Amino acid sequence: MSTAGKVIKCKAAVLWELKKPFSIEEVEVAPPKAHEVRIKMVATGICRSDDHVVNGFLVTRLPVILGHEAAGIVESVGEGVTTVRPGDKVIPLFVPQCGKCNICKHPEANLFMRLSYTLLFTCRGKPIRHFLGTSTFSQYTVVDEMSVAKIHADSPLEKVCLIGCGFSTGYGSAVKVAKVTQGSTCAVFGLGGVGLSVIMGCKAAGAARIIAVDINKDKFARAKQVGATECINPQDYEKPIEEVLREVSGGGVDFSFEVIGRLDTMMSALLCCQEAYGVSIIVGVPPNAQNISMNPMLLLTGRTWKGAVFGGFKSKESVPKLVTDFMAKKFPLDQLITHVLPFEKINEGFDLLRSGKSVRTILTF
Ligand code: PAD
Ligand code: ZN
Repeated sequence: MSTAGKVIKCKAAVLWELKKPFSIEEVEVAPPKAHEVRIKMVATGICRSDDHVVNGFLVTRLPVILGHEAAGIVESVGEGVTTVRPGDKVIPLFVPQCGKCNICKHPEANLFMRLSYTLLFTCRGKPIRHFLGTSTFSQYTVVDEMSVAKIHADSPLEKVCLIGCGFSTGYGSAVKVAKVTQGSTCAVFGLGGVGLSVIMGCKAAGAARIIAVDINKDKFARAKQVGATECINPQDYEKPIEEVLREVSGGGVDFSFEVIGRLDTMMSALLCCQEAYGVSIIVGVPPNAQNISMNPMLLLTGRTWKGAVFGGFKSKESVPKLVTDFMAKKFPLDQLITHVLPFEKINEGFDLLRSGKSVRTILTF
């Protein structure tokens, strides 16, 4: 029996309070309104940005259904939807692309944020908030048409879900935002799913040296597998990590990436790049409302300091291409996946991330 046009009752992981486990609840998911799409989730990754909400680093209203790195199948569409149909395989887009605003029209930009999302979920009679317009920790979700991309009908959803955030963010930060050059030296701070994808991007761009930096040495083997040429643990040195990196690179790296989300490592990443031409990219999401104080001389000498979300990709047009590239074996995703768990074990998945034991855990529905 078709569910189109009806409220769907399904399971979702609700975050009622900060710093508390998710609670698997029955929620009601409204049918899609005009220009909206209801998706049956198949797989979702756990990204550190979701955990940043749980610990209060990233502020959003509660109660909320988190999750933004996923893949699924369109269940039904609202009036006026033209780019996807029921049965299509899709990836929700946490950075929407409307194609009409100044940001979407700019050749290099991708950030388009809607100010408000309609309330689409209810649980125990209470409205539950959407997260980033995606809310993928639910068996069904509703997204705006500009927040969903149709992908290849044969794509393996339990892998390409990573193209919805971690992979694209890291890879694009190297090839699109930094524009890493052939023969260059790169330093990547943080070897989670996003950092490893930065390494893949640096490698694809032809970097000669890729120095991987992490305080968890268990991450080093995998970093080497995806392309790191050296791995450094800052805790093995007395002097600051930026000095170590300047020394081993003969004066500073060409490109550095902060893929952790800490102010001190953002500063170290800036300081380790070459003072006259180094480029440093902020990928990690910093703790809410905290500032860095810096000496402008660091930039006056010639460094470039920039940042981007989602690897600078325009989401709706780039995601289908990235999926086809994956299927043409232009890059791997398997090396990013350490665990696969049923959706109901979401709290176990977050514990694995917090304990440093996982890179990406994929939850399957
Ligand atoms: P992760 O937690 O899997 O990886 C972070 C890594 O950093 C871990 O391996 C840690 O051991 C390591 N680390 C922690 N502290 C330090 C330190 N002081 N020095 C060196 N290494 C350290 O996270 P992730 O890969 O899922 O995400 C990384 C960041 O990127 C995080 O802040 C997340 O919120 C952000 C992000 N940004 C975007 C975007 O669009 N810009 C998208 C997705 C994720
Ligand atoms: Zn993410």
